[in-house]
Amino acid sequence: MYIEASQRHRDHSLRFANQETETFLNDPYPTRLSTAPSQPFLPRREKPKHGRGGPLGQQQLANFDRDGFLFEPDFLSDSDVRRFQLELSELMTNDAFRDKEYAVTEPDSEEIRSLFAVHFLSEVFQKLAYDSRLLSRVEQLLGGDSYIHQSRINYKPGFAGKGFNWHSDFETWHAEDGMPEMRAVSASIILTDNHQFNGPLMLIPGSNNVFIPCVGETPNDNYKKSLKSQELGTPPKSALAELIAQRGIQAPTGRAGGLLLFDCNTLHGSNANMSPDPRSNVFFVYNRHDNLCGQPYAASTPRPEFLAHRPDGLWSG
Ligand code: 6CS
Ligand code: FE
Repeated sequence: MYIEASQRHRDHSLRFANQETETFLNDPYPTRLSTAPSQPFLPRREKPKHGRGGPLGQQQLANFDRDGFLFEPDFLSDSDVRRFQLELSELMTNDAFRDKEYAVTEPDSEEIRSLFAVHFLSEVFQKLAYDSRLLSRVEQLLGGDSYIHQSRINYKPGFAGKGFNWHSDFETWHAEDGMPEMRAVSASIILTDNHQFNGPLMLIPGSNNVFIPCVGETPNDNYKKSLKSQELGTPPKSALAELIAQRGIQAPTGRAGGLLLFDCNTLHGSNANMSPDPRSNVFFVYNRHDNLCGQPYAASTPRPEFLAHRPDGLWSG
């Protein structure tokens, strides 16, 4: 089946009617499809383009490209960690944020699950977000200037924190925020000790190099549900099983203060926290400046700004 590009432009609904064609004509990463795609995996088109200088060595860059993540234990000193932990609990108990849309609660309780836009809500975290140790690493990986697309704290309280289903962040940012290319990197700093019982982040090494189209069209205001429990934009189990058979699952654990850098397309998820200890991390997403978000690729309207900031460094809150 083949349709002319001009015809496709006239009729937006053909996006869904002709998904196979779409792959080649317009969107290299079609997702939120109405029916199962014929190819479960699409190749990643962007090749890594690292900056010349920077703190990361050749081996670290090569590992990042192969696995889709890099873990640096003890990135922060113990005294820094204590400072950030204090700020974290101040933010979590600040009643001014309680009923705001950017303070997301757990699906079945009033416990805070995620607090977004933390680099605007907190000077302490703003400083951390623009810390040269982070920026130099991220911009070396991205090979260009960046801005913060999203920031959040994931709190995961003891006994109450629920998990996150397997997903690629890029899948959501492409479909719902209009991010064109895989030119974003997330920096997650763990602020509590991470162990096997408090729901540490799990990643599928190598998944960064394939895009998995997901089935299910995006309803209006999908974020209200997806931030509590993501069901749409999660890959088919068969595709996950195939990737896990190849390279397994990894879960970097360790003392508070570790830094995890991961590519926007690396599949990740986590279990519920079954232990008494919280598992909290602060998370900044850096998008390359020339990869500006436009109209969503597979949603009717863009999401609110607290989920997808613009590069001007302003937020109306
Ligand atoms: O919506 C977002 O931007 C982020 N949150 C979820 C639950 N999945 C995609 C992405 O990590
Ligand atoms: Fe994620």
